[in-house]
Amino acid sequence: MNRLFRDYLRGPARQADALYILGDLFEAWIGDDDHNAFNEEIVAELAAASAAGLAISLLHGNRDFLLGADFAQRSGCTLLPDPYVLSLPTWQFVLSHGDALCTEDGDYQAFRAEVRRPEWQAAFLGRSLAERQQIAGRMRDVSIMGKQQKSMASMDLNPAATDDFLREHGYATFIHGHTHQPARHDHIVDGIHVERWVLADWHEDQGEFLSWDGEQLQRQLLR
Ligand code: LP5
Ligand code: MN
Repeated sequence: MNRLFRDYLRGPARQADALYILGDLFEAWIGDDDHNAFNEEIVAELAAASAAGLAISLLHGNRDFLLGADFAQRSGCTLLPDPYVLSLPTWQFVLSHGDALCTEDGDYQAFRAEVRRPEWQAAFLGRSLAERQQIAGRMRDVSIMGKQQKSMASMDLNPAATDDFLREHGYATFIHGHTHQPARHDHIVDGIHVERWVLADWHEDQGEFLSWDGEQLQRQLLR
């Protein structure tokens, strides 16, 4: 597993009361019955951090939307709905993976609607692990090739859909990932200033998380 993430779970994360992972923790999750060594190590590290008192919650991403109850039970993580409103004593946040607001990426939204159907998921999970691995691998290739044809703007959050989303969630500070474009955006919605924080991807030599100390959000870099 990613060394930085393992060290983070064993160290800095345990200073926190709670950890929220906003999806795409895994490159491709094909079902809770895929007990390969890589997955097992991550489940064990999550379980150890949970057992040490860290409350870990997880939202689904587009790569790991099949994370289910068995994974949650074994890792000690809580699966949350997307979006999730996080009300803390001094501030309100709304958390999401972010993909649902990429409404201009029509092909992706059609794909998403299909694979989020319980019937599709039951049929997929009914296939052998080998078949699922093959399908997921093909879909990763389709995705990587397809993205070369799509503009950056079409793969980003749609501005009008985002404003509606911020309005619907009471102008809470919005945190999401998915777009691979870490930033802090300032939105003015109905005359109200709303912050939108976009999380960074994790790499072999660099990871990043946001921390909240009751007063401010801060990017924390791990190397
Ligand atoms: O993840 P990222 O950043 O590369 O791209 C996403 C969108 N892509 C996806 C697909 C995932 O990367 C791959 C799924 C991982 C495995 C999940 C479990 C197994 C499920 C198997 C499903 C068949 O989400 C990409 C967005 C991009 O974000 C935006 O930033 O554009 O969207 C797509 O690539 C979707 C295509 O546009 C739609 C293609 C539909 C054609 C389907 C052919 C299926 C062939 C495979 C056999 C069933
Ligand atoms: Mn994603």
